[in-house]
Amino acid sequence: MSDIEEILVSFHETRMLVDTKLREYLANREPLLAMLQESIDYTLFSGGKRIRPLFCFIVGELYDIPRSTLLSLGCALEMIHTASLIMDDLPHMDDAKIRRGKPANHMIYGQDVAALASIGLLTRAYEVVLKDPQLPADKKAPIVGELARVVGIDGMVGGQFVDLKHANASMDKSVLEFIHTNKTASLFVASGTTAAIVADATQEEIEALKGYAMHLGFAFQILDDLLDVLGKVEEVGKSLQSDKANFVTFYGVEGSKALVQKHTSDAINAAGIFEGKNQKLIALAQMLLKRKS
Ligand code: GRG
Repeated sequence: MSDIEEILVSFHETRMLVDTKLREYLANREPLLAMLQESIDYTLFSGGKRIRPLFCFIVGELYDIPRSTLLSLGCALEMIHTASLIMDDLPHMDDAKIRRGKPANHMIYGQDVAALASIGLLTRAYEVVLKDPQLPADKKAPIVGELARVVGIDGMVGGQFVDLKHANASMDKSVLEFIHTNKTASLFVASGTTAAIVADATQEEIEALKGYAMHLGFAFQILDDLLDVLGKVEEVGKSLQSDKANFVTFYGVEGSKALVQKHTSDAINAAGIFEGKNQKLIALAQMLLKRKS
């Protein structure tokens, strides 16, 4: 099997494993909460690629850590990601009406329920990691601390704030980089570094994983911006944002395509420290280059 074929199998297996466990983690037996549950399930199971858990598992494999040990963490990453998508789409945030080819969560369930679904997912993410008997007890606080950091003011919340408040008038390249380092790349980084915490990775390895994930996150975001400009709503599956300054505004279409290539090569170079066992890291970076949604 080629490296790309192998990663596609890993992708499929990750989706099945994570989806089954997410259903277990989010199962609700209280009839009064039925609509909240529906709202959570609506976005959690609407075709997300599960890239963050996949990256987390691939890092685990570098250290022979089985997926079962990292499963609560993989699910937590996906819960955080889904929570952020629901919140990001709300009218007072990015005001997006379509997500993954379907009406955004609040378009179906209302803003009040969508906001609660988002917070419910976010808090359940920390809960499942803290309660997981498969994770070593001494690793739980550092993992949850890192997850909380990347979600919070020094991460996604900060990135989102700057995106909302500085995206137009005072936007320049450094502001754009700040936004995407924090809004998008930080959760990629945490997907690798939290798995590395479980694996007792060396500081040098953690730095290499951070570099890999940061470049991957940037390649991913620039591609997102290119899709906003060049993609079709039906293909991309979300509201396209052609009105906001983004990488394409600053670097043009060809410049942005070149930047995606550069960040992908830089990610692959950063993975060089794991030579001999980094095929999946390389294949993941190459595969993300080809995505259409
Ligand atoms: C964590 C609740 C919470 C809030 C933090 C709202 C917010 C503050 C941050 C927004 C972060 C955000 C939505 C960033 C965009 C990241 C991005 C490129 C998403 C698309 O990721 P894919 O392609 O999505 O992996 P799928 O659909 O495959 O899951």
